[in-house]
Amino acid sequence: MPQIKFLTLARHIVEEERKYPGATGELSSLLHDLSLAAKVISLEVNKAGLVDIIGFTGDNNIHGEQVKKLDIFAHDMMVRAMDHGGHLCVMASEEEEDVIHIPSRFNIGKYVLLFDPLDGSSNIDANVSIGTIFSIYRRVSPDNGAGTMEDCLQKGSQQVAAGYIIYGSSTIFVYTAGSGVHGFTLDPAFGEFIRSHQNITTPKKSRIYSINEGNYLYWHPGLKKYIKYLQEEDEKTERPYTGRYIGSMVADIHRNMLYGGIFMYPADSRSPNGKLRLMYECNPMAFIVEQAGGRASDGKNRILDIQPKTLHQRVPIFIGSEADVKLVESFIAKEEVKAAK
Ligand code: AFP
Repeated sequence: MPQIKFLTLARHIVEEERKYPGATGELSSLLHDLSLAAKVISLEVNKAGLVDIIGFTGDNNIHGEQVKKLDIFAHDMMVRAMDHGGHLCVMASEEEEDVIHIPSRFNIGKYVLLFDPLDGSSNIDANVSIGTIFSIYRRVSPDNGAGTMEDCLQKGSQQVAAGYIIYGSSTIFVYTAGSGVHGFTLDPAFGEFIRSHQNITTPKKSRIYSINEGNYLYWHPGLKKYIKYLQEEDEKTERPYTGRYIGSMVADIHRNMLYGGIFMYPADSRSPNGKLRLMYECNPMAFIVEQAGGRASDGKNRILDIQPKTLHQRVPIFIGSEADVKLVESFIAKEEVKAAK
């Protein structure tokens, strides 16, 4: 009988932890708790299409429980799965204006968690892939009490771990703790994440670009020229590129990371800081993509070097295959030099 060789996420986390003799196991516990939240959210996302059919649309479901919007459900699930572990001092979520305090008996943990519970949620009704994104830091406030805003507002380069869970044709948990990017697919039969993507690396150059071209009119002139350049024919540089835009960042970046590609959500004349959020969208994705050998910038500066000022600040982002991100940066720089003359 052929030997089936599979590695669960739980075992992988423990094996990674063993590489660091001083590790206390706290980060491993956090990742375990996150994978549990991911399983519950995945289950709920998979039921989304049934909402209208089996009558879960009212305020109460058949159990008499209140039905929540899926993104609020995902937020609540993350909080419930994470706030009693004793490994966190504070959390922050896209769904809450302020930081989320951990109950006082459990807030002495040395880690900080930021997350977007359900990114791309406007796509849910169309059965398009959506995702949960998370980012973990070490606390910087004194370790004898509640965590603070200062713990949350650290540069992305200080992240200890980051990951995303994509709810698509299957549910995949992708994470990095600073030594490569690892992907695990949820086996619905076992209810376990099984390693499916070992040490993901992204191609240095690609042939795919992802951007909302409906905003063309409002773009920086350098970006307009770059996109036109990608659409020209040139065999040597493998142009024209292919356009792929789902409108769900996790799904767009996941695809690009595997096949090679550049994802852009730029600033434009209507949104001077772009749309996406630095702390729980851009920083974690930038950490993951860099770990996979890619690059992430705001058009000029490395995303991970940006000093955050507020929890929900937005930032333009160009992320993906290294050569492609460098090229768009050079188009933008060239136009800025011209404009300054
Ligand atoms: P929603 O969570 O509101 O669906 O937004 C998704 C998102 O934050 C990100 O996942 C997409 O890449 C981006 O917005 C799409 O924005 P546009 O609709 O402006 O292209």
